Amino acid sequence: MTWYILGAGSLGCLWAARLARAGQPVRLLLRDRQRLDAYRACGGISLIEDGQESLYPIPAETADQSGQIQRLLLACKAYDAEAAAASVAARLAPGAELILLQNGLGSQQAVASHLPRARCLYASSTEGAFRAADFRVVFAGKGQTWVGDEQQGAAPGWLDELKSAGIPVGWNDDILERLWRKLAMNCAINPLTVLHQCRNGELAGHADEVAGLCDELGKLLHAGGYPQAAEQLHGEVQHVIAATAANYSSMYQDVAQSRRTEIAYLLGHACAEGDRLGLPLPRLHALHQRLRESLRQRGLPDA
Ligand code: NAD
Ligand code: KPL
Repeated sequence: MTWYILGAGSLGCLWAARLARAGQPVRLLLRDRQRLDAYRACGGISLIEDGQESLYPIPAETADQSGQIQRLLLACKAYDAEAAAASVAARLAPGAELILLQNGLGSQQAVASHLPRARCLYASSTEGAFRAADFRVVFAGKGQTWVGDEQQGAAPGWLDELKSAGIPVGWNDDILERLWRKLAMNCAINPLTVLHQCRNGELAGHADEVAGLCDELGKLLHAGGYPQAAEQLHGEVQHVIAATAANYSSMYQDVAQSRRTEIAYLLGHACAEGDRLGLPLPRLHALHQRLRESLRQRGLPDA
C-alpha cells in the first residue's frame, strides 16, 4: 500500500525519506507543475541526519493527477491544511486513511468535516526537522509522534510498518488531550518569546506573566475535560523553559524568518474555545491582541 505524502516540507520529507529507505512504497504529491519540475531538478529528497547526507529519489506527481489514494500523510502547516486536503479529496478511496500532522487544533476538525468518507487520524509530534533548502531537510531532534482517533476507533495495523521504517510512532487513546497539552504549552511560551524577543530561558525573568497565562490555560484545560493536564501545566511549562533555555521557540523562529505563524490554531483557538465555553480569559485575550498587533507591525498575517 503506497503512502502518499502531501506537504513536502520538513516533516513530510523526513517521513518520506525514512519510508523510502525502508523500501516501503511512497509518493510525493506536489502542488503544481513548477514544484514538480523543481523537485525533479533536485533529483529527490536529501536528508541530513547525524551530519550524513543521503539522497532519496522518491517518485512524485502533482496533486491533480488521477489515481486513488488509500493512505495519506498531510504534512503541511495548519493554515494550509484545508486547501491541501481539498486538492486531493476527489482522489481519496472510500475509507481512505489520513494522518493529519498539524500543530495546534482546529485545522484537523476542519479537514475531517470535509472528508466524511475518509478516516482522519490526528498526530502530535516532538520530532524536529528544518529545511536547509527546498527538498533538503535536516533531522534536528529525535522525538516521538503520537497518532490517535478523535472518533475512538482502533489503532491501525500499519503503525508497525511505520515503526519498522524507523518512524517512532505510538498510538494515543486520547489524542485530543495530547494536542491540547501541546497547544497550552505553546500558548504559555511561544507568544511571549516573540513579544519579549527572547530565548525560552529568558521567560524565567517573566515568571508572573507565565504563571498568569498558565492559570487561565489551566482553567481552559479543566473546562475541556482535562483536569490532570490543567494541574500539571504550570510545572511542565517551567520545566520546558529550563530544559530548552538556550532555544528559540518555533514561533520566534517563524517570525524571525518572516514566515507566517500558526497563531490562529494556537492562541486563536484557545481564545475561541474559551469564548465558546463562556470562560473569561482576559490575559489570553490580551496576549492574543498584543501578538496580532506585533505580527501586523512586521507585515505578517495576524491569523
Ligand atoms: P513546512 O512548512 O516545512 O512544510 C509544509 C509543506 O507543505 C511546504 O513544503 C509547503 O509548500 C507544502 N504545502 C502547503 N500547501 C500545500 C498544497 N496545497 N499542496 C502541496 N503542498 C503544500 O512545515 P513543517 O515544519 O513540516 O510543519 C508541518 C506541521 O508539523 C506544522 O503544523 C508544524 O507546526 C508541525 N510540526 C513541525 C515540526 C518541525 O520540526 N518541523 C515539529 C513538530 C510539529
Ligand atoms: O514546542 C515548542 C515550540 O517551540 O514550538 C516548545 C519548545 C515546547 C515551546 O513551546
